[in-house]
Amino acid sequence: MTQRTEKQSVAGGRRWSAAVGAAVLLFIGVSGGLALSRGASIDSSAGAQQLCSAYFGLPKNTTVTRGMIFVAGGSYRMGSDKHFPEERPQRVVSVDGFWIDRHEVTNAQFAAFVAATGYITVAERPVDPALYPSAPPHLLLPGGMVFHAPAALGSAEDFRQWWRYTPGANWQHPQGPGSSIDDRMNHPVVQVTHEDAAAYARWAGRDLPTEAEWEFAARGGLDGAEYVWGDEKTPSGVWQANVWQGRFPVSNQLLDGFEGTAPVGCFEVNGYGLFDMAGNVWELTADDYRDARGFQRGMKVVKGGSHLCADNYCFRYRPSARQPAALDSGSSHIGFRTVLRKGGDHT
Ligand SMILES: [Ca+2]
Ligand SMILES: [Ca+2]
Repeated sequence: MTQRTEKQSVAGGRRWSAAVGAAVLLFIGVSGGLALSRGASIDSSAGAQQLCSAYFGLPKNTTVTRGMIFVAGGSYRMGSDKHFPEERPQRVVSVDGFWIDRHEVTNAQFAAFVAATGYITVAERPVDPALYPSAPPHLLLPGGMVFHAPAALGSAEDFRQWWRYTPGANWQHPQGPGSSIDDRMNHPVVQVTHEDAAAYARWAGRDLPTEAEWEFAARGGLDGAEYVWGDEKTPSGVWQANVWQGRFPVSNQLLDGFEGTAPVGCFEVNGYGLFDMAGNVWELTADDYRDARGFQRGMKVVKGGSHLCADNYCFRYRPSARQPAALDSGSSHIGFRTVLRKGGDHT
């Protein structure tokens, strides 16, 4: 298997984009997913039943832990010495118990938050030109990063062939003007920044997970395993997550059934009953990004990989994988889920 280390953050962001004179970012999903019929919902006490296409996107009950599962704390091996440098070193880490969302925060959930609060996301706000003195005009318009699959590939290293800063892209229009979430209320919300995710979490009486909590939850008790489901990439030949099959970014074989984001809950849960801890969308954490270079200002850790992670590019749909995400712009393959560390009924 050939791996290639990416040179940019998952969310390059407006600041970084301006610095290089062009909009950047890595991979992102075009669109897609299965048609869904609305109406179904889940109770927070529900087991590990499949959600997916019949799920409306909103946990059923109104308790503070709605839609969450309690994960007892413990120690585990965090990181990996076998893959990218930023995952090293593997070390033993302990976390206390916490509640965590069974699935990525959906458009339906984020819409409820916006309806209740009038919140305006970073991608929808005017941009202060003084913060980006070298930015070309289009980067000074509200928007976000959108993936476009190129018809042909020039330089394989030039990610600007498939990432565009798109004015008008935001959580309600994830691929830009003309796109909609009307038929995606059970898909994960995207085009949100850490600030947006943290605001949602506060409204819900919750927090964003730390990277250590997120990775512990993702491993589902399989300490040291390569994937959240074990050590075999495709058990019995079946893809276990919404990622990218084929040669990114020009050939998406869709062997998992989804081109872009999928409704939450279309794949098997992990050992803790959590959906999509690998793939679908990257998930924001509370942690500032650091790697061997040290603290990277303006970046937060994202985990889990996305529908754009292919084996030839990214290969980060593994629990130890991590990437930086910019604070000043979202993208169409980054979302989040929340945790609750106290105040819930842990029985
Ligand atoms: Ca896919
Ligand atoms: Ca995910």
